[in-house]
Amino acid sequence: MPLTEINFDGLVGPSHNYAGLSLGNLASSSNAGAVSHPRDAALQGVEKMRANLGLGLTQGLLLPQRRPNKRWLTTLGARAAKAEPVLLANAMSASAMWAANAATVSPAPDTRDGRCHLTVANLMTMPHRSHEWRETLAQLRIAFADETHFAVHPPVPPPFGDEGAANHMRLASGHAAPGIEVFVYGARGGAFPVRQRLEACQAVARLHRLDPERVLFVQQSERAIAGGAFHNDVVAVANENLLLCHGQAFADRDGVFADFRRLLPDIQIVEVPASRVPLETAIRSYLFNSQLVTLPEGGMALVLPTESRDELAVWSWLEELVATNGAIRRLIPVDVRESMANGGGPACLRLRVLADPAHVDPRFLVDNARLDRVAEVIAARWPEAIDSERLADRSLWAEIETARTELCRALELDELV
Ligand code: SUG
Repeated sequence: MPLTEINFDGLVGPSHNYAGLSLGNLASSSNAGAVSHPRDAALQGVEKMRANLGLGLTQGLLLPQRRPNKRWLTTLGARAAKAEPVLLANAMSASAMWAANAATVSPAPDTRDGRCHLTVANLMTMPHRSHEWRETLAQLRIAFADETHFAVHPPVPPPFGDEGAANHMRLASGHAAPGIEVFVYGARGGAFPVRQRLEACQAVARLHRLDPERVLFVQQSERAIAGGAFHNDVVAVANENLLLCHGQAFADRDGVFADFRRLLPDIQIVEVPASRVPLETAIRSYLFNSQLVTLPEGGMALVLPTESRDELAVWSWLEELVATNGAIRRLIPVDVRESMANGGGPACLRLRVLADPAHVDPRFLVDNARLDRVAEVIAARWPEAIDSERLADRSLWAEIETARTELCRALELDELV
C-alpha cells in the first residue's frame, strides 16, 4: 500500500478522572472535582474511530497505561497506599489518551534516510504527564519495530519541554511529496506555563534528519497561551497544503505566513479572523482541535467536536467555509465530551502517522471487528464513574488493572501486561 494517513487514537483508560491537574488548560481546571465516566469516555473514543473507519480512513490505536503508576511513585519514594491525594492523582491520570502528545512524527518523504521518524515526547512540564513517556516508548517500539521503515527515538532530555505532535504541523503538496515541517514553540504564556520549548523542537528536527531548509520554528502567540491554548493544535490544524488557523495563533503572523508561502507556493491558508470567532470562543468550542483528513473520494473533511456545532459563531463560519472553500467538503461532528472536559478534542486523541500500514505491527491497527472486541472489554470492565474520593480506593486500582490486562489480551498484546 502507498503512504497512507494512519490515525492512532489513544484509548481512554479506565482511570479517566477530573483532577484539575493542567494549569493553563481551562477545561481541566474548570472541571476539577467533577465525576468522570471512564466507560462512556472510552466508548465515545471507539465511536470516533468507527466514524473514521466509515470515511474509509486507516485507523490504529494506542493502549492505556498502568495506573496508578506505582513505578513512578517509587522513584519519588512514595507508595500508592500512602501517597498524598495530589501525588496519587498525578499517578492515576489517564492523560496518555491524548495521543497527539505521544510523539512527534516526521514521515519518510521529509527525512534524509527515507525512514519515518518518531520522537517520544517528554511532557516534562506537567507532573501527571511527565511519567507517560516510558510506556509510550515501549508501545511505539513494538508498533513501529520495523527499522528499515521507522526510527523511534527516546524523549529529548530535560529541561527542554516537548509535547509532541500537538505542536508540530506538516504542510506538503500531497502526502507523498516532501513536506515542510513546522515546529511551534512557546516563549511566554502570560500567567500560564509554556509547555513546548524551542530547544526541544530543534533537537527533534535534528534527530529526524530533516532538511534545515524545509523546517520552520514558529513562536506561538503569548495571547493564545494566556487565553488557554496550551498547545498549538488548539488554534491551528494542517493537512497536505491546507492550513486552518486562528488569526491570533502565531506571534508573528505576517512573517510566518510569508515563510509558509515561500516554502510551499501552493499553500492554502484559511484564517479565522478574531472578528468572526474570538479567540476565547475558538478555545471553548475547540474548533481547531479537529482532524483535517483527506477523503478517499477526494477533498477533505473536518472531524470536529460537537461543541463547535453548538457555538453559533463557529458553526455559521464553518458552514460558509464549506460552501466556498472547495477543499474542505464535509463537517463531521463527533461526541468526545468526556475527553473535552479535560481539554482534549478529536485531534488531541490521535497521533497521525503517514506510513504504509503493512509496515506497522497489525495488532495496533483496528477494523470494526477488532473495535467490537475492544468495546466488549470496555463495557464489561471499565468503571462506570470515578469521583475524587475513589482515587485512593484499592478496589478501584484492582478494577483498573484487570480492565487493562483484559484489553491487552483481547488485542493479543500480552507483552504489555
Ligand atoms: O495535557 N489534559 C491534557 C489535554 C491534552 C490535550 N492535547 C492536545 N491539545 N493535543 C493536558 O492538559 C487533564 C488532566 C487532569 O486535569 O486530570 C489533562 O492532562
